[in-house]
Amino acid sequence: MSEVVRLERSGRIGLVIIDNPPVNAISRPVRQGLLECFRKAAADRSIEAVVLLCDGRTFIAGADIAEFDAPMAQPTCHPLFAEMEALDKPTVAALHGTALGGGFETALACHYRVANPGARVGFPEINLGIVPGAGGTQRLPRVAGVQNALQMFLSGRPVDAEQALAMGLIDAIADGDLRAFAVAYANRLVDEGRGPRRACDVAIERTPEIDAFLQEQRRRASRMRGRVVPGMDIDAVEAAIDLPFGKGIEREQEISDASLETTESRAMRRLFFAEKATGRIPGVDPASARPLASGGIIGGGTMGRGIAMSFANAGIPVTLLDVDRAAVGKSIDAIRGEYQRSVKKGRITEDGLEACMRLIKGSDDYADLAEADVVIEAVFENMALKKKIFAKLDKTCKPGAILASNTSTLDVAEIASATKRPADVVGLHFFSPAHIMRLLEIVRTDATAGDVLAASMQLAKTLRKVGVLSGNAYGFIGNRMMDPYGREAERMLLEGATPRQVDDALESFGMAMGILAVYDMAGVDVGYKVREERKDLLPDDPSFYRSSSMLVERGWLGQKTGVGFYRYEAGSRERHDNPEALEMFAAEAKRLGIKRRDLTQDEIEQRCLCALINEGAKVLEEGVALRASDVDVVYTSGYGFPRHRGGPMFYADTVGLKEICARIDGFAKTLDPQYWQVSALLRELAASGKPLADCANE
Ligand code: 3H9
Repeated sequence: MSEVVRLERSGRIGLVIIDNPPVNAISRPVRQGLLECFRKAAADRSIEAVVLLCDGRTFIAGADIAEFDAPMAQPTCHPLFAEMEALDKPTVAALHGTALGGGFETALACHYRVANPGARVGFPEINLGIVPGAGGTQRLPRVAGVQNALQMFLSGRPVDAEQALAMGLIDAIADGDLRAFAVAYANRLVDEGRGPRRACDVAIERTPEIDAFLQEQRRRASRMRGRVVPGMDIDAVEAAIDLPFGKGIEREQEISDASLETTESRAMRRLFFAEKATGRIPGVDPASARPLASGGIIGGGTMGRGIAMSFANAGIPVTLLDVDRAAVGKSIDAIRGEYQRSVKKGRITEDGLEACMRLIKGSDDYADLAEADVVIEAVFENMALKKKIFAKLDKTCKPGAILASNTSTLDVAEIASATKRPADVVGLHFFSPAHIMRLLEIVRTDATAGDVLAASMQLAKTLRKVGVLSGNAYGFIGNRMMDPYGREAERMLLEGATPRQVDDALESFGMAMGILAVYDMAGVDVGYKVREERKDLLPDDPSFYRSSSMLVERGWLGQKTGVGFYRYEAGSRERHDNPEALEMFAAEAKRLGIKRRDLTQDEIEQRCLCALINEGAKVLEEGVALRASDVDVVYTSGYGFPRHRGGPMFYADTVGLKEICARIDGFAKTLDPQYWQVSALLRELAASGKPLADCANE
């Protein structure tokens, strides 16, 4: 008898119930249990219909992702689902929580589906670089139509119960208790003599509309450079149209198995677990986390407002403090405006807007922060100002409150030294716009208490972000690595590349945005000011970030001034070339004696990427990051590094560490050698043949 699947009775209805916490993943014991219970239900003549449901917080959330590295153990999904579907009594899947991937594929093997109002169904496999492999690509187009099905596979976005009903994915939404509703539904099927309704029996007709749709999807997939799985999804759906069901299932198996072998899939599956692993800090017990039920933010600028919205979006009351009433009023108005834009875009409702606004209180009085569980300072990067604020917080905040700084460059230990409670001080580095970006760097000093780190990790989760621990070193993980990457990009402008060539090369690689376009968007002066503030750390090199400096000197700060590395029309973010900037860079190159030449896309990509990888290895070597996978999470969740390439550390392994070392050694010969010293860790791993992606300081 299976321990994770059981058969119960409710009159003439058989209830097959899965209990496989935490998310009822359809692992081998579940498949085995399903097979046994469905066989028992088939053999029991007193059972006239079957309801399939799950205990716990969700219906099956998918196949067990941890099982994908080996061939699926018996019983595999295809024959199991074929047997379930063939049952000669009607079967009803009762869905709650998230029926995803293999979970919804299980439901599709049932003849009918009902769901709780809060249930969500979908196919997130694309985010793991997998083509659904449990019959989904063959059954879903038959149930929901080719267009709906392919859109679900390619977007990976789940739909809610209402949408699922409208698309024909489910037959009814339960009112009241799901189990009772599903049993009543099954009884009705029996009473009305409605027997099995099998997806496999539906034939799909190829129409000109379907052909045009598929063509358009193929065109789009071909534009996703470096990705292969979207095209494979389309292949699988075409099989559903062109082949009889059984043959289609065979084809799906081939395609899904092949998808698992792709680098894209290995990269994305590793990131899934990497994001879960960031929360594990040696010596820190997650259960020790100090409770955080209320927050305070100091500074109502872009950052502070975004952080306040993150809190409100997560249902946490927050006080936003600024220097005076006028400044506070301006910030609160700006937040309302931002929410109103979300309402217009249909992302939230008016009620949702008001609910969030009720959670955000403005104040110009530190006394209003006295009871907050966590206070985050988000003023501009000035050590003296930050220390003044922390001294005030030390006097005002209740004992045990977490005092956090959103600094991106300053020494958190020095900030903490302004208080008598450095154990309560931590860096919480949000990324702009803070209510959207997923990354939260959690910066520990030597003094930061374990329960503060545990609470910070928990806060990241509550705010639906991914928290990554960083040591208290300049630039932490992300910006530290960004420094040499940007340096190379800017240097190449002096050597003869245009901003467009640089950004195109990086975007072709898969970066969400080229670095120069990023500078224009964030403000070219942002990095410039940081460099001015930390002049003591800069190399002796007149070409170092010279292009940015020249733009700032001319007041060309990027999108906000309409001109930077590119030119922008008023109200538009479209990049136009800036010929004057190109002339300026050429003249400066002449002045500095830098030889101008044509740079290839390959060279641009390799110089930026090698600089990033080498610095990432140094970050690991110095213990600033706990694990290589943390570095990859930082880059994929905060810096637009393509997930299908797995992050810079994983990507380095796919190129080969010997090759990366050879490229860096090559650059040391032809470029400024002070920048191109291979990290000792990288050199050592290249020699030993061990992967960089597995490195950890645990
Ligand atoms: C698939 O189905 C392919 C098929 O076509 C078949 C091919 C043959 N496997 O996120 P949480 C763990 S692909 C293994 O913190 P939440 C997770 O690691 C799959 N483990 O909870 C964590 O463990 P720990 C398609 C899984 O409430 C714990 O469960 N499905 C899986 O915030 C709790 O997770 C997906 O991609 C899994 N499938 O969110 C769904 N799922 O506590 C992926 C979760 O040790 N999962 N775990 O760190 C999710 O999106 C969310 O976990 C979910 C719950 C929404 C379900």
